[in-house]
Amino acid sequence: MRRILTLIIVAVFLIGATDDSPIMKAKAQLFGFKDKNVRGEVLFYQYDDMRVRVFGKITGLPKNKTFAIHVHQFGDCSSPKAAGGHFDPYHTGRHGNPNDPIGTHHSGDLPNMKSNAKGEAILNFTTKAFTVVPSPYSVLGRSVIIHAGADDYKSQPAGNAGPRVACGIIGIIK
Ligand SMILES: [Cu+2]
Repeated sequence: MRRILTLIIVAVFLIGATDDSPIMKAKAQLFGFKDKNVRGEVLFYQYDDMRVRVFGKITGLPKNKTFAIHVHQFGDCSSPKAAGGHFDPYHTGRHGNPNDPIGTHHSGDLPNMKSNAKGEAILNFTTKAFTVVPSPYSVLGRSVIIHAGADDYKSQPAGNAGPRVACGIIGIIK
């Protein structure tokens, strides 16, 4: 009887382990530097196969426009410059397209967002370019920055994306 019970417990544990629930979550709450109408949140959900889902919503943006969004090196939003350059844990020294192979460009290079007619932009993608769980590649304690223009995915060092308009520090959430 005890052996059967143990088997059931092990089976339940294994099923639980394959469950697609995040093993760690983080969030950046974004605020505009000058234009206080720009606000939003970006969530980072880490799964046990190392996938990170990045999703969120930014509001108060100029309407029907494309914006660059990046993970920057430092978790400091006290001024646009304080966040430093793009998060580059592979030390590539190269800005690129988020679809380029991991380790060939900044891990903080994220896909552009588009605002709608209400000035709202949604982001939702999955990447293995960085982690949430503590590692040299973890985004914890870094920042998310939104720029005034689109990222061309090639100009150095930051895709010619224009001024930094909003910032949020990435921290652990429940
Ligand atoms: Cu940037």
